Amino acid sequence: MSDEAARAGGAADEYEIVAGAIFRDGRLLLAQRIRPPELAGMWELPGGKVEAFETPQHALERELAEELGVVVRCGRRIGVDVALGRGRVLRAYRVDILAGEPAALDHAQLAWVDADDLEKFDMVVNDQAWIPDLLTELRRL
Ligand code: DCM
Repeated sequence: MSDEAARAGGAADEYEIVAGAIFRDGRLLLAQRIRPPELAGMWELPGGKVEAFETPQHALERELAEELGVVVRCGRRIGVDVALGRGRVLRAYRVDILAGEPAALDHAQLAWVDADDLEKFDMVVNDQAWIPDLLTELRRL
């Protein structure tokens, strides 16, 4: 196991990047990236790296506090595992907001999108694998 995988508590040679799917009133929260230059302007589910000694759930709760200024509770997985290469895996979790209103503290802007609009947004390639599951959830709401 690599040091990085060991610190993230993952399986051999695997560490996790977590992203949050926040649904409200039939819409999903998307965030527009400001960096790196090749991803700036594209939309994602907000999140980030699981740091040393963190569970994925705690990492996502910390990341969304930092990026959106909200207190959240991490829920069930949604969508497939996305292998990013070099031992990195990206996973999405449903998230409930416990307190606060999301603000773009680390993104260009936020958008609440419904099922009709989701595919009009230029999603980062890594997150595109989740679109079918996100649409299913949006259409169920
Ligand atoms: N990332 C991604 N999709 C997300 C969140 C993150 O592909 N929804 C990737 C982009 C970076 C890495 O994870 O390569 C770390 O994210 P950040 O730069 O937001 O900390």
